[in-house]
Amino acid sequence: MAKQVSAQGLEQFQDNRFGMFIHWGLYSILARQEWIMHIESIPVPEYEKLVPQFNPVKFNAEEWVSIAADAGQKYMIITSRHHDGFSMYDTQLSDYKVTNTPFKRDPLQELADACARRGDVKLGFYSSLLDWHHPAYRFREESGLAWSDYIEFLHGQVRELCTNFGDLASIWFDGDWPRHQFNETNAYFKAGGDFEYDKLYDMIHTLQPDAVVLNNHHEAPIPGEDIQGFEQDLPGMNTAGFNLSEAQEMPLEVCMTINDHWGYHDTDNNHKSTRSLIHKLVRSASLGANYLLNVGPTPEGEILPVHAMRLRQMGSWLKLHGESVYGTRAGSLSTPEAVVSTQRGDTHYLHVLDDMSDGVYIKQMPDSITSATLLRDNSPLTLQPYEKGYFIDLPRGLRDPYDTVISLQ
Ligand code: FHN
Repeated sequence: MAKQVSAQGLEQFQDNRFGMFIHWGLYSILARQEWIMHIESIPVPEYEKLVPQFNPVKFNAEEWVSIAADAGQKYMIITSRHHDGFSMYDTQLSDYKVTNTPFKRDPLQELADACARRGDVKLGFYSSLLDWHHPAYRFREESGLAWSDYIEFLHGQVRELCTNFGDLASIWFDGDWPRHQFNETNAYFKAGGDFEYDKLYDMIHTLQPDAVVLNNHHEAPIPGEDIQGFEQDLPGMNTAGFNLSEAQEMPLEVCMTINDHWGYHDTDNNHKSTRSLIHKLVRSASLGANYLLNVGPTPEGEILPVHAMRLRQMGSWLKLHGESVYGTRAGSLSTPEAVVSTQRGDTHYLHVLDDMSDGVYIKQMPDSITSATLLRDNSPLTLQPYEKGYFIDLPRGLRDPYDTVISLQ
């Protein structure tokens, strides 16, 4: 039987509910998102010219981790190597890496140290399965290399990630989706064999027993994958065209951008409002999913101030309402469209996301529930039998501008 994350690791993952996703790499310099190498068909030697330009003098690991902690995010997943093939840490398996730039430092090591110092945010790594730079991935014919050379590199890098950075939250794979979406003959995407997931996942679960494995292949998870991921949509929805599979009965994670791109894009000002970000977080939680919210730092190494501000606003809301998010599981109450629920044991939380009516009508209430309070300050709310269910009065003055949370005990 395939190894899995420990029961404790899986519980912890679900309890965390909110994480920071970070897309940062050479592509950030061009400021036109992380796919720029492919979109503009930039040849490898041209793209490599970015290496001597990478010098993020404003990068401060403590600052990034403190933004995540202030936001109430319990883990951060950063790109160790995206599709462009550039390693953002001091890998021993390639010279195409961040420590060979003018920056010289290893930002992933600095983040691992900052996380360890604080202890309230855990680090995890994104790893691209496909690689537009590695000769054994994209240029096997020209280089005479074999697919097995690429597998050795990929597995070797994952071993490094699992050995050199302390206890990890997650290893997050990406890039095995193109088999469905792209022409099999396109060398940008074409894998030369399988990724030997059995061995890969087994190694992760052995070296990092509490870290969850996610593979963002947009299909139902296979053995060894501990959680199911959804991209840019809530489980069960597919407005972005990625989510081809149904939500499984297992822990879930939704990843979304804070604006319209993953990697830094200098003309993308479509920053989501704090309100809509909180709504995505609680809607995810109500469906049993964590919310992994992405930021794309600048080439200088800064999380955009507008993003830091919104994250911190989410954190301020969570300070008063975190009980209804952290450690909860999917809601089981049948609610009106503008209301979702989460639950911990016998306590249910109603998240009122819109102020359309005077209160909330719940069709069916478990018998165990006898009282309702406003979570923010414990003020009592009236819970009146109405038709076949219950009506909870919610005066305008008590509403929260983002999400009014009612605790039902
Ligand atoms: O192609 C990537 C994309 O650049 C980004 O990393 C997202 C994050 O979920 N995943 C891929 C597409 O599925």
